[in-house]
Amino acid sequence: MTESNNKKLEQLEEQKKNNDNQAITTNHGVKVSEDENSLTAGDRGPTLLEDFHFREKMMHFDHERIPERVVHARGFGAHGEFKVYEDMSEYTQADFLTHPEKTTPVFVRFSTVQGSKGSPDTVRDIRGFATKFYTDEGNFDLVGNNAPVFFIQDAIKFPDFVHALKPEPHNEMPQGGSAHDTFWDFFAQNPESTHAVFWAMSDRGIPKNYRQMEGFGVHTFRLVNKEGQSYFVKFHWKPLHGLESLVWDEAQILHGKDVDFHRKDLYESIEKGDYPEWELGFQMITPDQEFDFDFDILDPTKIWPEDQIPVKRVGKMTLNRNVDNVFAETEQVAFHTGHVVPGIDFTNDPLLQGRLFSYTDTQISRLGGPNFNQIPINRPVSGVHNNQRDAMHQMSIHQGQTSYHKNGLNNNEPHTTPKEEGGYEHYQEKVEGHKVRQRSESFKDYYSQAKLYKNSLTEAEQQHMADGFSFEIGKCKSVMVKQNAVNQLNKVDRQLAEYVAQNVGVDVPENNEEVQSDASDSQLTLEKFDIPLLGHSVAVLINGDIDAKTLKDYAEVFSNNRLNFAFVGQHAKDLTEEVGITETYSTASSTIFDSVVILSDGNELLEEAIDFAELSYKHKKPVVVSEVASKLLNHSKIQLDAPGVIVSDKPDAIVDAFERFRYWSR
Ligand code: HDE
Repeated sequence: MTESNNKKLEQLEEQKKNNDNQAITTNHGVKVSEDENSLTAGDRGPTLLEDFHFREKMMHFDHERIPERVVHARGFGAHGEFKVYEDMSEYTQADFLTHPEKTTPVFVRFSTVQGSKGSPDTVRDIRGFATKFYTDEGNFDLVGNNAPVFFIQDAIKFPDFVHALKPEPHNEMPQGGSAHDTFWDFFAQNPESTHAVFWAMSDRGIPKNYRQMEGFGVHTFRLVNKEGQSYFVKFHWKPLHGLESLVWDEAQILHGKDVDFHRKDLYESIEKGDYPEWELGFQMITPDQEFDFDFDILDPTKIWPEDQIPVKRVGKMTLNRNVDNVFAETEQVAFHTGHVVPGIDFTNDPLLQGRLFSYTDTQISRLGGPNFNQIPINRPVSGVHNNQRDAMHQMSIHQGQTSYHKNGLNNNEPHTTPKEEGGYEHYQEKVEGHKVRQRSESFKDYYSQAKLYKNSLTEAEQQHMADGFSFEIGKCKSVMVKQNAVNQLNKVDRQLAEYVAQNVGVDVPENNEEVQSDASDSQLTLEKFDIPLLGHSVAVLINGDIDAKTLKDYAEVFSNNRLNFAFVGQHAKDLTEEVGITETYSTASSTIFDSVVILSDGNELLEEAIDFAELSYKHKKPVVVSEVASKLLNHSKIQLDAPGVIVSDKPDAIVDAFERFRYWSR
């Protein structure tokens, strides 16, 4: 990892436990003489209750699992650091955003939403992107997603939405996906979900990995500077390794070939030193611009088009260290939208307001009480002092007689801190109104931005989205649900509704009800992002005897370009001796790699190699074929003159082949 004064890692270091050269003890410190056999009355007799070591070991094991997160159960995280590019004190007083010389430790957890802890990584779903900044003024959590909008507008609907999305209660199916009746019934009956569903059905719903995802804070937050001036802000994470997605067929194959595909990618990139990076971006408007738009800025189902309100890139985050223990760190980390620091504040977005309750509440059952802030991964680096006491799993030994404010016995310590000296003070927004249970009229356009999103995509991306809808709605059993879902699509886009109606076997709605929207925000397409070669992968398919020198030449080119690679042969043994290869046609899968190179000694190509390469070709990936191998591909589906297929014996042909990462026109 990079050199930095990382206070959080130093803090975690103190908690680490290493068992090397240690005697096994009980949890109460008594050395254990025997750990293979329990204490019995005679060789073959009953086990004795007095075997305290056995009882303790078993009791602890019996309680090893904790409740998984009610949503976002499946996830993976890493440590890193954040640095702001320049002093942002014009907009915010937050210490970590105003000191470019400071490095702020961070912990990020990525996740899927629907599936349980053991579900596959590559399901179609929105991804969570939660960041904890351990700032010198306390923890700031940016608990975002990889889509900029959410499925509902008011937090009171969250349990309903999640019940519809999660596996159906009568049979607990499906695991990890939204292709089922209750989800599409929710979509049809709750039109506020339309825009977010369009994002989920697009390529954004099947990201290629965590490194190449965007992140969004979704809600409108506030920045507040020292003078008390406030700006509305939307937070963004822009990936510096580009934005890429899987192909749906590939994602489905990966469910079986490698359920851990995304976590493995993140873990291995960090181990290798290819550290994932993102820039933090702000879209900002002043309070007097609040009503300047044709959407309500408090509505979390709306984006702020980047062509109207550009994203200012303010700093960089680098993930550079894997965790030591997934349970202790990734599983026990507790994010909360309410963890803010001076200079960052909330708005009246009704979804955000509800989240402010939910995130600490849920930890009470998940982490077993209100002291979860004392778990090492959750501890701020800035210290904790207050009069909160006791409760389950209290780790601190508080000294002294008093635990109340105000007190005279202890000089009224601990003391409060005025705003000028860093005490958090809420922004003094003027609020008035009647107590009502009703949705603001300004939240009621559900379709324009869904249309905007569709229009902004390239033709290939629009086709993927149409096929995504067809697959998911097609999986529903209820004809009523399918018809209602297509009727909703008809309100956004007539052509899409017609296409999906035909695919899923329901009627095309009689009238064209599509919303008119000529706006376009071309930032939304995946192709807008620069994508470096770094971190992409190549499978070199070996057919017959290829000399070690040739393979070493390929390896050198790949390493120089920071590409990951594997030589894939029939038997690992044949290759490992020469160039250190471990993959065989039975262990590797085309879906795990971004490209293939086909090498041959002139004898017939292996059937497994042809299958492997054809799947890569089908998934529109770059293909390089050696001159000899090209003569042997006559009967395969690979067309040598197709875009992205290069016939060459030069190892660096792969760099040209990666001119595009997918050849959609193939
Ligand atoms: Fe969450 N969400 N959420 N959510 N959410 C949780 O907190 C909730 C929402 C998000 O890696 C839970 O610790 C409500 C939007 C992420 O640990 C829970 C509402 C966005 C994660 C919860 C929302 C998110 C969560 C479950 C509507 C994107 C995983 C376990 C008002 C901006 C964080 C937990 C991690 C997790 C509640 C909506 C993102 C139950 C009530 C919008 C990334 O507290």
